[in-house]
Amino acid sequence: MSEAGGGRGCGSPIPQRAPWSLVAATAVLCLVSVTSVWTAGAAPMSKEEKQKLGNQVLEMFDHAYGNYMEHAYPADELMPLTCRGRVRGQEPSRGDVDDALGKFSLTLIDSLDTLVVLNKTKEFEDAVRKVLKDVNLDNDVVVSVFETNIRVLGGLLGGHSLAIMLKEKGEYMQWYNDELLQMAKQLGYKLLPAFNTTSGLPYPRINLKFGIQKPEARTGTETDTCTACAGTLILEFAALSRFTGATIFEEYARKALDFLWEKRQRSSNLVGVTINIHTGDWVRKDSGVGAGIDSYYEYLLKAYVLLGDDSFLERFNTHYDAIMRYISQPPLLLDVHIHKPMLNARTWMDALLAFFPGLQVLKGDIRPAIETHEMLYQVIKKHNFLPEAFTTDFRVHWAQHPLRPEFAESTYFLYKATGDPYYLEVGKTLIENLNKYARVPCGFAAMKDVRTGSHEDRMDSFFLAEMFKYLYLLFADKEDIIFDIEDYIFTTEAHLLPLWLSTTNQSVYKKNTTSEYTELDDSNFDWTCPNTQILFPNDPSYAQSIREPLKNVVDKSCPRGIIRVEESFRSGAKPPLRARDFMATNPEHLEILKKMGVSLIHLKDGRVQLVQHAIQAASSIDAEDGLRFMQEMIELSSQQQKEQQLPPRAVQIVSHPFFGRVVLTAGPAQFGLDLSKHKETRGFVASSKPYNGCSELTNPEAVVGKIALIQRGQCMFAEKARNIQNAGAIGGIVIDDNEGSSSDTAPLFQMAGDGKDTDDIKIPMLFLFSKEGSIILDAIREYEEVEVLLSDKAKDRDPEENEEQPSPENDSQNQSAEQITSSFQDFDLVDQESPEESSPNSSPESSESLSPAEMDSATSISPSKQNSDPTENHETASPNGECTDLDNQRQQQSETEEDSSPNVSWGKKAQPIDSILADWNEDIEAFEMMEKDEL
Ligand code: DMJ
Repeated sequence: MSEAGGGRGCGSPIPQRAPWSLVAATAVLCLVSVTSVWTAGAAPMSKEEKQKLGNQVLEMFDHAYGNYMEHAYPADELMPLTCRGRVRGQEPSRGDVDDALGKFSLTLIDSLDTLVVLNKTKEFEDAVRKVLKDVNLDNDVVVSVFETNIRVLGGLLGGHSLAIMLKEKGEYMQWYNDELLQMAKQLGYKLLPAFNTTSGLPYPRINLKFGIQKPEARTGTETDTCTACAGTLILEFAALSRFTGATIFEEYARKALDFLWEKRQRSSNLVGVTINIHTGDWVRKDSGVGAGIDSYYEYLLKAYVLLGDDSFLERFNTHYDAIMRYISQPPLLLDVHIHKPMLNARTWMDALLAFFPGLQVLKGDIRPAIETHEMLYQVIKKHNFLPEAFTTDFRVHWAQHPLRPEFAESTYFLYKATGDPYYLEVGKTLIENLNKYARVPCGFAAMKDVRTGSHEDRMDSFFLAEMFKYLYLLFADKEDIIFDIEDYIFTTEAHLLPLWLSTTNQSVYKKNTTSEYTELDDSNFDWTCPNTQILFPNDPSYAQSIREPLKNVVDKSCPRGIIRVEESFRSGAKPPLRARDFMATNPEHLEILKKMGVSLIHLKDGRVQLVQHAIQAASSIDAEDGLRFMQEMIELSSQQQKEQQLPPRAVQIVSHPFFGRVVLTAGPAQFGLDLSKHKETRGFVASSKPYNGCSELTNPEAVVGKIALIQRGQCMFAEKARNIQNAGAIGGIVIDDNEGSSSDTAPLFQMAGDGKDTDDIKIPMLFLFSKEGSIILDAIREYEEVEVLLSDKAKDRDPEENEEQPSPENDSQNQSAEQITSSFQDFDLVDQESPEESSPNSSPESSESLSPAEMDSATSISPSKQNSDPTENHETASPNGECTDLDNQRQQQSETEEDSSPNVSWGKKAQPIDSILADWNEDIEAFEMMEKDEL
């Protein structure tokens, strides 16, 4: 590593408010200055092993990129299960996720600078030629301004930055004449109409051909955008301005940032997740460092590094201070309300926040970075990947994992800052898990459910832009990279922008320097580059000593609420109102609820949700009662869910050439062999005749001893099961007849019985949507003999290591415990479609009874009457911050702090009911907004 041992930059103090150019250079250099001092902790990794791992990353990249180029290009992305390109409009819409796809060969552009980092210069040269020849930026397609900026504009600029670097070196790219930059400029101008708002905040979407608001544009009516969407433009836009001399881009991006800064919540210095682009009102007032806000913070700090403008650092430091005060609860990072920052807004964290430790390294705050990273690593060790969301007691909340790179990013930066070989081992685990669980014959497939190991037909472009870059750089020595990486800054999509831009075309910066920031009290801010010599004073075991106390934080955490309630049950205490007696229509009950700090929220779909805020209870005793009541309600609810719900299952193709690498998400049946209790069923598949399986099979010889494929429709599921069982099948897979249906876009079902006794059905039955089913049917067409494994969780793909995966019992325990602890966040999930809604074309099936099943980690949708029967399962919400010991501490801390607040009357019974109600309404409003939350 360059500058090891605290050479130039971090070793030398930087004068207060150093000239920006020096700060820009040193802020980056400081990341690399301590790698030589590490001697203890994890055993050092040999050069050979590092090299081996680096080569493995190269091979994996070739597998991902090669398959994209062979089977998907010029489409935007590869669909690795069906081995074809994802073309927008030709696949069922996935909602907002598709807004990244602009028919501009997204993956190719996003991969450009990765090719150079991975020393694939020849391939880079070819890829640039392809971009120039094939890519059209003028498509009639509505795209996300944010995604297009970070992936496409950033990709073109990163490609340009390295193209000119290579050209200057004199061997490659000699023909290059700024063509990528010209494309970037063209794209920049296409994005500019999005900024045509009074606030200067951009519209979230734009039509590449028609811009905004024209009737043909089909966009421009949106009123809201996410903070990250509006606040993650400055690096690309400023680079574009500085590369081209066209100042307008930097001006617009600065204006949007200025507006967001103005709108920060002044008492907490936090920003919300969603803002109205016309009025500047916060639409969602919850605040964290993950989804919706993440890269806004990242860009403030990096804009300071790249542009050397102090105002960005001042803003970043102000926000950072607030984040560390309210959101950081080491090792957790928990969302709070901007107007009540001591109040947690959620009891779960999302996977996007995994970038934050990396940003903390750049800031120089290593301790919390190590802590959060360690916590995340333990979650990964438990589930192989970081689930999209997980609760404060580390259970899966949203089970997908689209191969996000944020954790690899933080691992890389922590390794650079600490030199601790532990982080190399972490990287090795990431590589192993990707190969073991996500690699499929045609690329790498996102995880549909980290618990079952099932896949989604999706390989996002950021996987190539970021994951391989960070993993490769983690194991690379300086001489493995053909340029000096320290001369560049990483954008949020890991595109590389040269630091020399800070001294080029600074006209915008000069024009926009304001004096506003002098009013801030910045006496506590660090104006110097964090000096890692001081961070790790002769103590090579520094990082290890921080991780040590956290080493079992994930395994040992236990829901605090449950412990407390169990204790109180032991002591015989009961809430004044028992959950089983509660009637939502009884005014007396509602009064008691209010006293206990429990609010009742009537959801749009007619269900009722309960949320408790201990600080809103009339007294601490009422708060305790409320807690017991909530716990009882949660238990009642989860008991019912347990009775009604079965987790998703997996169909794994184990024959050549899949060898267990393709795992399909399957719906379970409420009858037949329970795969969670019995060993998996393995067998070759055969189609039944008749294909609908509704009468005695005419081809029993074909299905005997095999797993029969049957089409959905015409008769009851149980009838199909009996017919194939009678023909000698050892299992059955029902394939949806609703063409194009997929578990990517529709909620899973569990197949219900026929209302009669189904004990005679002994074989396992699983349900696949049409898209997943056709993967098996295609495989039969191509390979004839196709063997599958029906199980509750994908089995180890490597025959050498046939160890049992974490036991199904544990997993189902996890499932129910998840339901207990994740209830607060149910708002985000209440809009799930009912089975009928999701399959409007399935009328022939009407006699079959499908029950909605909660297949993801989310909680179930219960019958929706607001009546008195608690067994009809009113959704409940756990009290804020009740889930871990760490949380417990935080809760106490929050209570103490609230104590001193004039508005809150913890234990003093002083808060007037009006103000409690007003608070409730505010919270309800905020929660209702959270309903719209999407990652
Ligand atoms: C990437 O596109 C960027 O890192 C972005 O900032 C948010 N996350 C995705 C990958 O997870």
